[in-house]
Amino acid sequence: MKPYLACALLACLLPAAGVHAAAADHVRASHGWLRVLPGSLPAAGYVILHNEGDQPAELTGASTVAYARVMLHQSSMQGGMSRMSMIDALPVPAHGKAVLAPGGYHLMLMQPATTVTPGQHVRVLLKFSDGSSLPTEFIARPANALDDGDTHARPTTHAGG
Ligand SMILES: [Cu+2]
Repeated sequence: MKPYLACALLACLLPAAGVHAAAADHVRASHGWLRVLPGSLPAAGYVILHNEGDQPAELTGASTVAYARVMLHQSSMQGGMSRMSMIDALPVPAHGKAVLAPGGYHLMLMQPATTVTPGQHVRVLLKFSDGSSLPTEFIARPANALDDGDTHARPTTHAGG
């Protein structure tokens, strides 16, 4: 066996590997939370993405076992009315951040697989344009939760401890 040769061949089979670090390797997520509504209504997901790398990153979507579909939305005010529109990508500038917050960018999580209740932690895979993904913990909050606050300072309940 020649492990050294095998490694060299493998590198050839992975186009663009090693040119840039994957987005998920240099983007950090914080303050992830979901605003959950009763029944099968969609939930909104908020998080702050910090890009600690030299390359810009681009959030293009997300997925989770807890919801059948996740979309990237932008809320805006038009003529005093709040409107939501779908967006394809949200840039996270190099050494900068992208903020998903009420009234602005958010994830829209549709068709809950099970009932998600406040206090529950939901694991969401954030996906970037380069194909990498970042597992991120979101904490569910009630419909009347106002802001991102400090997700770790509040008492939470974990199913099964
Ligand atoms: Cu929305």
